[in-house]
Amino acid sequence: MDRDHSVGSKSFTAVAINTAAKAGEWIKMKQGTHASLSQKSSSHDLVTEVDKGSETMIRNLIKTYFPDHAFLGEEGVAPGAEASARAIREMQDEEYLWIVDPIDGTTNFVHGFPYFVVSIALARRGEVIVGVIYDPNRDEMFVAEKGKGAYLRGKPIRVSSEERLGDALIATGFPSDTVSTLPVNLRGLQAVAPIARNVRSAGSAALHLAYVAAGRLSGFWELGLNSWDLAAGALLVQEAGGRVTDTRGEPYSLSVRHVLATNGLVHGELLQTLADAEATGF
Ligand code: 2AM
Ligand code: CA
Repeated sequence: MDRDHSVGSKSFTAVAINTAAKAGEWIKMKQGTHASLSQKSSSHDLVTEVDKGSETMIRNLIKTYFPDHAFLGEEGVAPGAEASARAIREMQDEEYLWIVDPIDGTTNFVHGFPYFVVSIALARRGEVIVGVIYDPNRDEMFVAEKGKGAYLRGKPIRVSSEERLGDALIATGFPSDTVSTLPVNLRGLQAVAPIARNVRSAGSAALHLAYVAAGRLSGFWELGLNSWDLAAGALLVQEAGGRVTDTRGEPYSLSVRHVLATNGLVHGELLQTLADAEATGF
């Protein structure tokens, strides 16, 4: 057995969990008190000082334990798809890269809608090996380690067993780019909603992925996401027995932006439905 790797990966996960818990408690405490709110690319794309504070806290904690590791956080990257895509392209070959969303669901956070999470992933040379998503409102810590499964409250979690879209609860997210991406997503919604049992949109991609992993949703698709929205959740879904691809069916990688994650069983039907509706975003 690779002793270094097993010792190392255990402490990686412990650091990810402790860091997500601390940041999560802090952002929960700050809810409703944020003084400054600014728009990034549009009024649909918000950031608060709490996003920045959470990221600084996470970065400092991780750097304390692993000073040599690289760090990619949402708030360290200029707004817009171009800059986000470039950032992950430039960093994905790092030996160890932490990929962090300090608040996923910022719009919910701003409005007091209690669905926002901290998402922390560790990638080794481009492959996600640890993924942690913490929901401070429900005190739920979703944890996955490559090859070792996905867990919630110390118990293994598993994707759901629906085999048909007609029996499936599907989630999506409405893109902040209302000019080019939202209309494509709405075509997908128009196609999926009448076929699926129903559709949800809770406003946090990472939480949707954690819920696919836990079997609370059968599947989730969204267009125009960034590496930090997806990295931890993609590993959770895979380790819980599900499937993660882009909306064309290509395997998940850190550069995927249009994502489809399901229990595996409804994957093909959902891929086909999005393709037929010309709603893949490609
Ligand atoms: P955020 O809260 O970290 O910004 C909701 O549909 C999902 O889209 C959330 O996970 C949200 O992440 C993400 N999101 C919001 N604005 C975005 C943008 N401009 N580009 C990409 N993803 C965005
Ligand atoms: Ca964020």
